[in-house]
Amino acid sequence: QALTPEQILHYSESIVAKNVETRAEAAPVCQPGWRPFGCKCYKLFPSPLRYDTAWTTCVREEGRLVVVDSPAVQDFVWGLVVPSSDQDFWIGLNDTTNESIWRFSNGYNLNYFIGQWNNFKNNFPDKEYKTDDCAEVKKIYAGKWNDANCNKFNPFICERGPRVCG
Ligand SMILES: [Ca+2]
Ligand SMILES: [Ca+2]
Repeated sequence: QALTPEQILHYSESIVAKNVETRAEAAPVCQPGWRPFGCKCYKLFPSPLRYDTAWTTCVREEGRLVVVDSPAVQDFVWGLVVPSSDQDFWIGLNDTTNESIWRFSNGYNLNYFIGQWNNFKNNFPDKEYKTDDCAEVKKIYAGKWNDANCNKFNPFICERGPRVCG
């Protein structure tokens, strides 16, 4: 039995409404001042701090220094950073525990030596690597990363999980 045009319209409207509802449920709910991207929330902290202080600031915010593990996150982070200032920005990546073993703030290693995606200039930490243990998004490298001295004062970006994410 064929549906009338009114029935079809009503049916499709209810599908659309359901989809909108589902999308709203899947979208991350971020606190004021935090920007949603993917399944996380991100916030730029413009006051420059040393790496360890930036790290603990993010933890106190119930988050961590931003994990930049894909070009998509890199683009998003660079978009947050570009308009803000001429400074470089800390990200959640360092080799402070073991020299040349780079670890994200989520505990995963960056295996750049076997080709895992990364955004270091020339895909590699530079020649001052022994004194440079903390990764920054560098303005003059157009967002490429530099391994910097952790005592440098940089603004930084924290991430944290959403309350709700599909
Ligand atoms: Ca190093
Ligand atoms: Ca360096």
